Amino acid sequence: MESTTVTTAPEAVKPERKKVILSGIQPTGVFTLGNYIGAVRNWGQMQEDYQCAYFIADLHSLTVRQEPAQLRKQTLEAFALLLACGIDPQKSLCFIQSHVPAHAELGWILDCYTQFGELSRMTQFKDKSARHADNVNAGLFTYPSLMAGDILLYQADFVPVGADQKQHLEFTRDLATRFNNLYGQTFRIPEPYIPKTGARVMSLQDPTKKMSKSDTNANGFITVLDDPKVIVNKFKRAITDSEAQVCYREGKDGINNLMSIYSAITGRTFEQIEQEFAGQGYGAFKLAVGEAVAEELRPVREEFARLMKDKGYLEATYRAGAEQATAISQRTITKVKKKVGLLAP
Ligand code: ATP
Ligand code: LTN
Repeated sequence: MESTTVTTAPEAVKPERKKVILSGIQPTGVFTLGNYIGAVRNWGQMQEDYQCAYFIADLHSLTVRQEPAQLRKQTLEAFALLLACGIDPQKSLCFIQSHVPAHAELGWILDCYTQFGELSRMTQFKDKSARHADNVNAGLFTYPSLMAGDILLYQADFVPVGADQKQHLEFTRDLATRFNNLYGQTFRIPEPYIPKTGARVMSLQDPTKKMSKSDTNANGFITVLDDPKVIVNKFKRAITDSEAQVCYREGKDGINNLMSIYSAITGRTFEQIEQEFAGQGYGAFKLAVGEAVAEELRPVREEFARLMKDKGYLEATYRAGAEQATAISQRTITKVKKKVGLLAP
């Protein structure tokens, strides 16, 4: 709490503001091992040292056609998965994006400060518009300014994401700087927070493509809810090369990917992994990776099953989160509206 009396007594010194961490994930399916290692797993580890806010980006998921009943189901499941992956709603703010009106409001305002040219350069837009050529909608195009709004509303210091989101964060920083230059200090400029290992987990079937929950080939990705046997089998079938030597080298995309996954799970370095499997074929290595992943995900699977039996708790939790997020986001959106010249209601 801020004190209004001016004093130099050390105990009255205003406590330092805890740095704010914010991130989101779309409810487009069960989280993959890529989402887990590249993003969600790290979110839980930051809760002690930072003020964290994590949300389900349901508005973003509308940029690809969704079946309404399925989207509702996936949104609740994604919220439960956040908690199952270790996010504690007592410590972190957890909510669903569409429950907090300021996201759409700031998204629209920021659209008006975003240039067509900069959105055209976004690689995610280029990829997704090629994959969904029959539905290249305006939302897919302006996706980054909605995302910038998510981040800037909460004055986030750090945004933990996988490597694929780096370009969107650079865009957010440019946009925030532009707005601040025009209207004076309004937004904090956020920093990306990208993990050293596992920032880009690749598909098990095509290790030149990122592992994605909306991949049509289910053998390409592992979900955090896959059965241990399924996990081991998917790793057994993973595409590798014909060299039969476990080592990290350019051109060995499949093995490099498996080594990165194993390293991210066990904490071992590539050198240690090379020694561990020296003289052994890929069979033994793939089995070890599969078993390590299955074991790592066991508590997530168990906690998810438990949470899904308690819908009352999930609903109460996302409602409380929305209420808090609405209050926090009001501070920024009110300031922004005033700065750009919208008449106060
Ligand atoms: P979709 O398939 O619907 O595009 P996605 O699997 O790419 O979804 P998002 O919801 O877009 O998942 O991303 C959630 C978080 O997971 C982001 O921080 C993103 O950077 C991270 N992420 C996604 N895929 C990977 C991956 N293969 N490796 C590492 N991190 C990833
Ligand atoms: N675009 C992100 C999801 C997302 C997000 C955000 C991440 C939406 N808004 C704000 C960080 C901060 C993705 O992972 N594809």
